[in-house]
Amino acid sequence: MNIGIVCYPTFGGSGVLATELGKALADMGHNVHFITYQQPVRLTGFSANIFYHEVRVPTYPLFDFPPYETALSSTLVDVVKNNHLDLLHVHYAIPHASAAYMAKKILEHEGIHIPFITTLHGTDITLVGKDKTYAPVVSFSINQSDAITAVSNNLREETFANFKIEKEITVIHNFVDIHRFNKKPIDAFRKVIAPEGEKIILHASNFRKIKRIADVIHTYDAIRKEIPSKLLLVGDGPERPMAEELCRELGFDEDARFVGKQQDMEEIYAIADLFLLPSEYESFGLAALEAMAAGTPIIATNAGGLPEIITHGKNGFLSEIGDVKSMGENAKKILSNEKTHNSFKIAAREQALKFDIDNIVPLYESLYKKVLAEARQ
Ligand code: GMT
Repeated sequence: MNIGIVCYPTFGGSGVLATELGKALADMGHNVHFITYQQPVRLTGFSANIFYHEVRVPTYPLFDFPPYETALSSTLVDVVKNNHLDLLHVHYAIPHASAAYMAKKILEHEGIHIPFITTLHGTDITLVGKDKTYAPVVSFSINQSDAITAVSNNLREETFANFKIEKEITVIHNFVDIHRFNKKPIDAFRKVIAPEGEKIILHASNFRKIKRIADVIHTYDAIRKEIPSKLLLVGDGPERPMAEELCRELGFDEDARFVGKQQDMEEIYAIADLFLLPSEYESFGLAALEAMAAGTPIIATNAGGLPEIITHGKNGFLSEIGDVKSMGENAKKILSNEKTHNSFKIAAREQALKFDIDNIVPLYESLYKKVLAEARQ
């Protein structure tokens, strides 16, 4: 198949998932065309059947807001025609679903029929999408999609609760390449972060409000008082200055290392002893799944789709949103006993196996075949 993938090219979960999906589909022999405004961060190396088309948005003095969606629709029309694409798969509804709808309608006028699939990732529904500034367009373009997928049962339910959706939403969970994330820790790297063999507590995110970074810091504060440990923070975003300040206020800025955005996450997960994800909401929590694939137990909130991957008391613990006391206690339960820690690590990896790339990507491939068969009828 000739598949067009539209996504955000950044470190966010939706872009990461879309890129990993495209790479896996290319490995299966499909031609995959990424269409976005920048080379996706996880799209490294060369593959004969992966193509990248950049959306250019020319500026003009009149434009206070350059019209990205218009440029994207026009690029989609061009790429579909010139590369004989069979279907478009757009990740994150805003503005990708409406841009795909517009491209589909333009192409229809030229006698070209291109179905599009929309994958909902989370905040496109639960936060940004339901805002009335966007809601009518989001709702309409989701309904116009030839197929809709959501990354968890929770997100499917949220979508039905927040929008009048007239079609079925297929749940296809996030996935991970279990082999790639099962790395041996690099000793020298571990020593840089934890020179005295301290435990390494990891958090990785885009440092937005929804991630509740202050809860990461307070949970670590509770852990460090009893367990020699270091805090490793990966990623960047608006909450980072607040987080750095809080570490200074609590007097442990020397023990907290902010390393910014990182490419080789598998090396980082490999040295972590525990992963903290105290988010207000996660449709799924791809970072937690990648950490689990590396055998890292999770301390998270009982929010959104997180209970669909984390089994309380087995491969991690779930607490109520904002309950840092419980998160600290649970972390200490895991870390204070080597035997307990090991059993949680093994269970984390076993759980991640269920979401292995080899189990999930064929579900997308089958959906593509179904959509194409329906489009030909
Ligand atoms: O919140 C993020 O980390 C970024 C966000 C995105 O849209 O790029 O991630 C969302 O999509 C991921 C992949 O499907 C999910 O695993 C994340 O849970 C989801 N984030 C939220 O729902 C807040």
